[in-house]
Amino acid sequence: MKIALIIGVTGQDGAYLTGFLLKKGYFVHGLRRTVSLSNAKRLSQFYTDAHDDHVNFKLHFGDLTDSTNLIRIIKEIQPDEIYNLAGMSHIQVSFEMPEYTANTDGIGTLRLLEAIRILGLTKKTRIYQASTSELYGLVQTVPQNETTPFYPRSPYAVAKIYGYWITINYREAYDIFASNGILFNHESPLRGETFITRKITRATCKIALGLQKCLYLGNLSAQRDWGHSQDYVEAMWLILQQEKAEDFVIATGITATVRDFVKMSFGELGIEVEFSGKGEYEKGVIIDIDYDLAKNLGLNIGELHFGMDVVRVDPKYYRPKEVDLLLGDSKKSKTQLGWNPRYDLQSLVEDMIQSDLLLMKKDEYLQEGNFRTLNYFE
Ligand code: NDP
Ligand code: GDR
Repeated sequence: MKIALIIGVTGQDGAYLTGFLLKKGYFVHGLRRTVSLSNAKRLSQFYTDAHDDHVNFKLHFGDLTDSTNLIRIIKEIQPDEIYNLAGMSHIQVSFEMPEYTANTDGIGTLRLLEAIRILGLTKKTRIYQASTSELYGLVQTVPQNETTPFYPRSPYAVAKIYGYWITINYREAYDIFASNGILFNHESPLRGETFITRKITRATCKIALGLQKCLYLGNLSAQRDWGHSQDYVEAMWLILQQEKAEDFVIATGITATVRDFVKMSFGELGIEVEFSGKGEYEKGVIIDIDYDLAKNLGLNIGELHFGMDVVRVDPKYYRPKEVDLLLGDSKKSKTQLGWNPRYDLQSLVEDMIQSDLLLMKKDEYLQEGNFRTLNYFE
C-alpha cells in the first residue's frame, strides 16, 4: 500500500486529491492546521472511526511554518509521495499579509524539502509542489507554457516563485524526485467562497432565490483559464508517477473573462444578463428570463425583473497589480502524462451552480423561519 502525505489537505484540492488517492488504494495522511472551529468540513465523507479495522485516512495537526512538526510527522509516516498544496492562496490577501505569505508559500516549501533531506528520504519520497500560473503575471506571451518567462505581480506569486525554484534546486542538488505542477485556475463546488468563481455562483443562486439583491465585483475584464479541480488533482498524481521528475503546465487552453463567467452562471438558471457602462460604472442587468426553466428550478421569479441591476463594480476589489490574461498550453502534459480534462468551462459552471443552488435553497429554508438559530450571548 502506497503512503501519501497531503499538506493542505483541508483545502479545495486537498479534498479532491484525498478522494482520488483513496480510490487508488493509498493510505492517505493529511496535515491540518489547528483552528478554533473545524476546518475539515470538505473531508467529512472520508472520515472513519480511528478504532475501525480498515482505517486508510489519518489527519495530523501541523503547519508549514513549523519545521520540527514537519520532520516529526514525515519521520513517523515515511511517505512515498508528498503533495504540498498548503498555502495562503488568495492573491488580494497576500498584499495584506505579504510576510506570512512568504513564510508559508515560499519558505514552507524549503522546510518540506529540507525535512526530506535531513531524514535521508531523498531516494524514497517524491514531492509535488503546487506551483501556479500566477508566476507568469505580467503577460509576456500567450499561450503560456513550461518555457514562458515569469513576471510575478503579487506577494503570493513572488513567494510561489521561490517555491518553484527551490523545488528545482533540490531536485538538481540532491537528486530528489521533486516536480512542479504549474496549474492554471481550477475551481469546483468546494472552491473557497472568496475566489471569483464561487463568489459568482453563490451570489447568482442567492439573487435567483431572492436572498440577495446585487453582486459587487472588481475587475470584470480579467481573463482566466478555468478548469475543474477534480481533473487537476489527477494531473498532480500523474506528475509523480513519471520516470523522471519534471515540471508541467496544467490548463484547459480556453480563456474567458470574469464578465463571461457571470453571464454563464446566470444563464444556467435561465436568466440572461447584459453588461453596459465602463470601468467602475459598468453594470450587469437582467434582459431576459426563461420563466419555465426558472419555475422548474424553484427560483423566486417574483423577485426578478427586466432591467434589474444584478452586478455592479466596487473598486475596493481592484488589486494593486492585476494579472490580465492567463491562457495555458498543456501540450506537454497531454502527450507526456496522457492527461485530458473531462470538464470544460460550461460543465464546470453547471456543476458549481447546481451545487450552490442546493446549498442556497437550504439557506432559504432556514431563513424562512423554519429553524431557530440559538443566540449564545443572550
Ligand atoms: P485552498 O486555499 O483551498 O487550500 C489551501 C490549503 O493550505 C488549506 O488546507 C489551508 O488550511 C492550508 N494552509 C494554509 N496555510 C497553511 C500553513 N501555514 N500550514 C499548513 N497548511 C496551510 O487552495 P487550493 O486547494 O485551491 O489550492 C491548493 C494549492 O495550489 C495552494 O497552494 C494554491 O496556492 C495552489 N494553486 C491553486 C490554484 C487554484 O486555482 N485553485 C492554481 C494554482 C496553484 P486551512 O483549511 O486551515 O485554511
Ligand atoms: P486568482 O483568482 O487571483 O486568479 O488566483 P480569483 O478567483 O481570486 O480572481 C480571479 C480574477 O477575478 C478578478 N476579480 C475578483 N476576484 C475576487 N477574488 N473577488 C472579486 O470580487 C473580484 N472581482 C474581480 C481578480 O482581480 C482576478 O483577476 C487563483 C488562486 O487560486 C491562486 O491561489 C492560484 O495560484 C491562481 O488562481 C492560479
